[in-house]
Amino acid sequence: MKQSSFSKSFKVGIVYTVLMSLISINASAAGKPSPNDSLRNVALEKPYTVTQEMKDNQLMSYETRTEGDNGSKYELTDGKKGSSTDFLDKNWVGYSRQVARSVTIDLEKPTFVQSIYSGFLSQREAAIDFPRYVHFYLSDDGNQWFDAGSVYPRNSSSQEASREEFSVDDIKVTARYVKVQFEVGMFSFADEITVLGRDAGKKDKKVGTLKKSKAPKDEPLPDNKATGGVKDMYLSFLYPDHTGNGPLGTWHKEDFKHVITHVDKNGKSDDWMYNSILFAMGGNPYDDYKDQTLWNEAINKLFKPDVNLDALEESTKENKQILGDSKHKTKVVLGIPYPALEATNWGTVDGKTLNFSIDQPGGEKAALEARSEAVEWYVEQVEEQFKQKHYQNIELEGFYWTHEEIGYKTIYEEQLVKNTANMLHERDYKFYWIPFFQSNGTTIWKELGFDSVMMQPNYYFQTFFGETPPKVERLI
Ligand SMILES: [Ca+2]
Repeated sequence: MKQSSFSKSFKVGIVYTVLMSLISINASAAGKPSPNDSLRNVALEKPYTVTQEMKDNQLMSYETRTEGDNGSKYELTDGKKGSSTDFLDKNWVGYSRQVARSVTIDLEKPTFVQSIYSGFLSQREAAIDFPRYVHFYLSDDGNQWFDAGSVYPRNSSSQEASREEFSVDDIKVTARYVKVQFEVGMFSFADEITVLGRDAGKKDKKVGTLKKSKAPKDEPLPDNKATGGVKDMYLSFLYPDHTGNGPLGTWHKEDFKHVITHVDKNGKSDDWMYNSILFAMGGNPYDDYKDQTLWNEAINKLFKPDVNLDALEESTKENKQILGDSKHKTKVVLGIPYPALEATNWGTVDGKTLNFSIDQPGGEKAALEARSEAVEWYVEQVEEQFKQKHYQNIELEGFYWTHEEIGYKTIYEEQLVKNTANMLHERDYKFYWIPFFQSNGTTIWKELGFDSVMMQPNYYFQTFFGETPPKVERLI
């Protein structure tokens, strides 16, 4: 009897289970999912870490001013969004330079992920713009990452402040960790990362079904062809005479002897040294080059008899004889004065007065055109004068972009650099740039049209390396 009773209750149990399953299936089929099946923000109030692509301790101080200032421990997952017109809203978290940030959220267990949203601010008057890229990654262990998609926001499209969300949808795999990696130019401001998902189900695809993410590769060093043969470039700063630093910024034949050749202890040149000279426009890039008269002053100084270019020609000629190398030529790169936006009446080209200001009837586009025309005018002037000099021992290899960062005052600053690159390449010149460490635009130097870019060594003087910088073995 006991056995029969057990058997009976067992059978009833099975029937009950099957019945409940059927009810459950029917409920789902009728569109009444259980609460755990509905999509919700599974990242809400979840912890996360933030890492820098190229950490700089000095720049980190900007971030401590905004991180956690709205009272939330985890501001990017607290469900609160920032104002679309005001970066001072405490729901924004500001990130300064250091190439990019990776925000890694721990969902605390494998979770079905449908889509990921990330909110950003553009407020260019405060040097804040949308990131140039947002990459989304997923992982089960926080080590092996899989690619969930990328968004490339249109950077620099408007001066108007706005908030936008960049997202990927239809991911549909389970993962425990979510990583959002975004570019930081001068400043990127983020407010919230939302992960739409639900509890993991047995039939859900695992994160491993996505493509593995690939580590970015460093660009190889440019070869001789890419640099136009410029191998060792020396910066000779020309200071305009009106600044009072004119004599300091004037180069004589004897000066170049110690630059283009190695000089032994008896004062005799015994080998070549720098093979290229960059004549950079020294002084204040705005005030000292604010109009065409001052650009003409710079051109006249370059071609002034017996000094600067003339002196380099003569020094190269002399040392070719001394070193018995008749084929050598010193390469020349010339700095382009910066066309600052403050010039409302810069000067005249082809009878047209050029206005660089964005506050003119034609707005930013008219400013871009005027600035591009002035740059082309300058290149034409120096090209023509260089030809007229009939130099035999130096050759004009290319031009140098003076501003060390892509600024935010106009949305067409990048376009100005691209226009300049195109104009120079049509004339068979190379285009060089020496931005400062962490400057905006450095990571897209190729897209901007530069042929060869050198990084300023200011990272050495910062806290980039931590408390004790490595010993300098060699300066040049
Ligand atoms: Ca938030």
